Amino acid sequence: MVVSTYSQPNGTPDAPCVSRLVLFKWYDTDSIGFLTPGSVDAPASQLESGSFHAACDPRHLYREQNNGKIALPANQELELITSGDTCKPVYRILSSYLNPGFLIHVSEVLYLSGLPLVFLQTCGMNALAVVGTLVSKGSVTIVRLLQVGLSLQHVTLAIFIENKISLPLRQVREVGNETPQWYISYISILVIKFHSEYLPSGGVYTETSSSPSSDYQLSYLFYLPYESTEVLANRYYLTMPPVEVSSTTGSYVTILDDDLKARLGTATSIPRGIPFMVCHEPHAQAAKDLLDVFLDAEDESELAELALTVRDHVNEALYIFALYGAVYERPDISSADLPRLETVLTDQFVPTDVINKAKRLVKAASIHQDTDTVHVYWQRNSTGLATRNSEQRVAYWREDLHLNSFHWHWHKTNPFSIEPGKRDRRGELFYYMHHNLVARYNFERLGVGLKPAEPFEDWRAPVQEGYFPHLTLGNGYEWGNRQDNTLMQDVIGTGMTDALYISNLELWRTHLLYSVDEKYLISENGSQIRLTDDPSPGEQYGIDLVGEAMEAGASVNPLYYGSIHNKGHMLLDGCNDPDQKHMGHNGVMAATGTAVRDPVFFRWHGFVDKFFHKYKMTQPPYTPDQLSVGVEVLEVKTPNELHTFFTNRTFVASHGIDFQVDPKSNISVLLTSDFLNHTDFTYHIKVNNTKTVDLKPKVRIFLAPKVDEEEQQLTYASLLRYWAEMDVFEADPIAPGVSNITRLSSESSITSNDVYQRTNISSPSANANFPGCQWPQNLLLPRGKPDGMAFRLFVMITDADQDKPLDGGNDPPPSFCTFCGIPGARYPDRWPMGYPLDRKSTYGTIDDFADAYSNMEVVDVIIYHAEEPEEEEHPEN
Ligand code: CUO
Repeated sequence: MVVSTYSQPNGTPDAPCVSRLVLFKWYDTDSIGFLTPGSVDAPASQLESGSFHAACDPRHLYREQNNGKIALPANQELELITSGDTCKPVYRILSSYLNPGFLIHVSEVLYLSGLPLVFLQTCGMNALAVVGTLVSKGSVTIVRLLQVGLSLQHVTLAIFIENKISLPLRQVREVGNETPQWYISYISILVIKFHSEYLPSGGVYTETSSSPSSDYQLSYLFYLPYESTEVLANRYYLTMPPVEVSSTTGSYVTILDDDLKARLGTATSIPRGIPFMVCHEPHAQAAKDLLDVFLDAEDESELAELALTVRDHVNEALYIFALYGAVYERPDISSADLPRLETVLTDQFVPTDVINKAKRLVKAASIHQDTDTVHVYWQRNSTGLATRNSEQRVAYWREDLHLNSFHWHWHKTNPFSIEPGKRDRRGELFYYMHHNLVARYNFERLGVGLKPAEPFEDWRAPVQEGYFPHLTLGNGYEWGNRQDNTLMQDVIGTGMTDALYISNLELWRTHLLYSVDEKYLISENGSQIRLTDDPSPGEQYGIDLVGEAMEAGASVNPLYYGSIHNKGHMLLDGCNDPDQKHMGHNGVMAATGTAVRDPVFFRWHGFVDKFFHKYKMTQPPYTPDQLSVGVEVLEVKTPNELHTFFTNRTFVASHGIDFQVDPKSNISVLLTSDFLNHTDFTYHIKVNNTKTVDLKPKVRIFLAPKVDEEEQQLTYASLLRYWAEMDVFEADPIAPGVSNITRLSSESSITSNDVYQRTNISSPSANANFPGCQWPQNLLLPRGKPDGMAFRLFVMITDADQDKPLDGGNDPPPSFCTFCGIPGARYPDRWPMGYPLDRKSTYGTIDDFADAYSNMEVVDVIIYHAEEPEEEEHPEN
């Protein structure tokens, strides 16, 4: 944001004068006016760059037309253009700027359709209506004029009210007319207090950057993504960039200058109103282009200015994606106060009927004016799949909004389109996070008596699991449905979307399978790149290379290995109408905020994970040297019983969806649903440091079910698909001898988020709670069973100093999400992710494996799920 300042030459400026002026805004129109002689309505619909049409009420003809010229202070000139209809004169400003030496001090500003509207009165003389850009620093505000209204004589009737309120006004009197002329039943009145001063000429006018005004909050930029910038700015009193009428939609949009247009690259190429599908390359590229623009901003002020300027021109969810990404990437901006994703893209998480119900209640509340909060409850299993569908049993987990938010944030944080090398071991993170996601989903399935999700490998066979999302985007776009037993088919190309062919997918899979078997990838120039998870310093991990080739991100050979994962998402997404015979809408599978809801997601990622597993099985078992360390784990204790239950959670939805019927009302909408949760617990680990020196222990804790769907104990080999990380952390150094390590479950490495809060930034929020890339705390434990479900808890201690990245790296932050990595830093662990439970072993059982190494221990834990509580009363229903 630019701040204009004026350095005075020698001499004392005139004493400032203080004036007040009353403005009003019609209750049910977008017109404004001011209560002065010759009142004028300036309909927002006629505000255009460089001019506005001042509609004329016959009762309020302008008095000061001055032969087509209006007197203006210092260096200003207005031309009056009469359009033929004398009731609609058009004033056009001839010079873009008011005298730059003219400073005004404004305490409040009216925003008209997002444009700041400042009313000046110069020492009791002429008053001037200004629509312009405000630039401010502290209490000093400078107006950069876009339009200037008309000159006025005297304020003859003014109602001074200190705050913006709405109230009925009974009478308005015109100058020279002692009889009240008209009545207004309901108007909104805003008082702008200011004092103005003329600065002597000869000063120096400069522009510098500043912080946004004190009212500004970063989170506002994320609000109301489906509304125009005008509406957003109007609602939250943001400084509105210039607008113009869009030639395509006819609505007011912000003006993009040529330079910004060029910088935006493909960012504006994704239409508004459709889902943003990050696994679709053009969408990913557009997001990257927009992110780059945001990252180039000099500071937060400029970022805010850019965000407000571009948001009318880019896909709504893409904008949110890039904006979160920018805050995440920028070291100069704290993300601690950002809104949670579900409060912004509420439409992607909450069934349409729930949102519609909230809208109805807001409507009623607006009429009756009996509440300022609407609260809607919905039960997790009240929508989605019918109860006769067994997949419904795990809908609570797939549709958990924190889980979907996490998945969205993960892909935002680690996009496949990121510059190669910018995110350390990104391809491996892709493998590891999704491996855990699939494993944990299967924990849930076993808990409710379902088999693990079957990997989707026969792409010519129908997909048995249908899915009906019951979601509607905030702009009215309904996500597509998929019937049971739908065949995945080639998808025709439409517009900017290339055709998708299953045969391509099959070919790429064959290439990658061949490479995995041969233990090398083939680069674009034909050279062989070996695949090993025991890399030399500087060499990429094999799983990282395979991950990049599979997804596909920074693939060593994009043509040869194609884009199996991404295109699979797209094919499954488009299979409800592959030929576009019905202009079918996209399903949820191609959007990262919704894909996890669909049962086929886990079948697709079951395939992907199985493929990675195949690669992992090409790696030799870890050697004793790679597993041993001079520490004995003597005992691992957790509570004998761990407990899960469903509990209600509430969030604000009215920041994401514009529920307001009356633009001036501000009714909050709260949505509540029930989510899986658990009681916290503590790990107690007794260890013996057998060395003669202190050791910094790294603790690795994993969880897996004890038995499979046939109640058969899982072997070492069969457990490999199940191990899920519970916690991996560095504990305080331990002296030689026996020590105790305790760790709270709430500190888990997968749910940690310190890295996002950037506490080194000055004045971080005391209640920092950035809802970014971390596994949902409420899903740390699987549901279990009412009568208990047995799990294995594997604990291993290694030497943190020996586990540093192969070629160095900074010290890791005290906690960070191990699924998400650390921006701008090496992944702080030299071992392949999932170590040591990611490779085959000569041992038949996990107990034999753990028994062979004193630094490991495996114990049983039982997870009990509390039966459903009695239905709670929800008065709003
Ligand atoms: Cu996360 Cu397929 O990568 O959805």
